[in-house]
Amino acid sequence: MNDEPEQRGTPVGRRVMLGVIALGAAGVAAGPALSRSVDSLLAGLSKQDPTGLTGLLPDSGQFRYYSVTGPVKSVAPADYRLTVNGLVDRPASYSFADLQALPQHRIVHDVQCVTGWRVPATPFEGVRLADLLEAAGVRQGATAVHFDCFDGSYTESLTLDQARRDDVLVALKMKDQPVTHDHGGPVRLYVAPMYFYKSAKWLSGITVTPTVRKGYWENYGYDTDAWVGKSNGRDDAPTS
Ligand SMILES: Nc1nc2c(c(=O)[nH]1)N[C@H]1C(S)=C(S)[C@@H](COP(=O)(O)O)O[C@H]1N2
Ligand SMILES: [Mo]
Repeated sequence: MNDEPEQRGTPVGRRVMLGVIALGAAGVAAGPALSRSVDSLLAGLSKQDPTGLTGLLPDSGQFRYYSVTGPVKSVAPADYRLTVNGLVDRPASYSFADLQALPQHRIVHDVQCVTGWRVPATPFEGVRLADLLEAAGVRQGATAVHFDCFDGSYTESLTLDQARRDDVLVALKMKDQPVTHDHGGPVRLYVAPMYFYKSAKWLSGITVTPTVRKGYWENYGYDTDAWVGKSNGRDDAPTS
């Protein structure tokens, strides 16, 4: 799959260490590079990626499994709830079936992680976040939306304008299949135009807020406005 020179004939451990050293050195000069190395190192705590550092390897067009926590409890669709509250007129709690009963939208777009890997043309499908916000009735004074996850640790945020875009979904499907547990199922956020860290996995709560609250990685230096190619000091080619 991947024929980068360092991939041929160099043991994984050595490649990984060289990558860590390179990123560590870059981090002295550049904040975002340091944050990206933290992202990669913490990804390594996951069971699917025991070396943890596949995010440092050149793009191989594959998804990585990321979680900032250890194992995350599995939630069956029948037990799933998504709450919508905060500065809204009609707080709500949706079951998986409730979400399935709403209009579904499918988007096919490239996924781009801030550590460099990209997966081309990946379908996501689900309910527009805009529709859930409309149903809740956003109150005067609200400017942002905050997301909580049932892993108990990860958080994200969007401005209200970003949250109302039609390429932002509460996704029930990924690659035309139910979102798997590892990829944040039964329901994850999907923010097509931004780096993949905005796409919070294991979504459990949507809170409309007066101001933007930084998300998990944003407290470690990632940009809150995470447009692909125009943030985090990166110049990735546009996704389409
Ligand atoms: N709850 C939760 N959501 C998360 C993360 C995480 O660690 N926990 N990692 C983010 C990052 S940095 C990326 S690149 C993607 C990875 O999604 P994947 O595991 O489906 O490839 O999820 C994002 N959403
Ligand atoms: Mo990421």
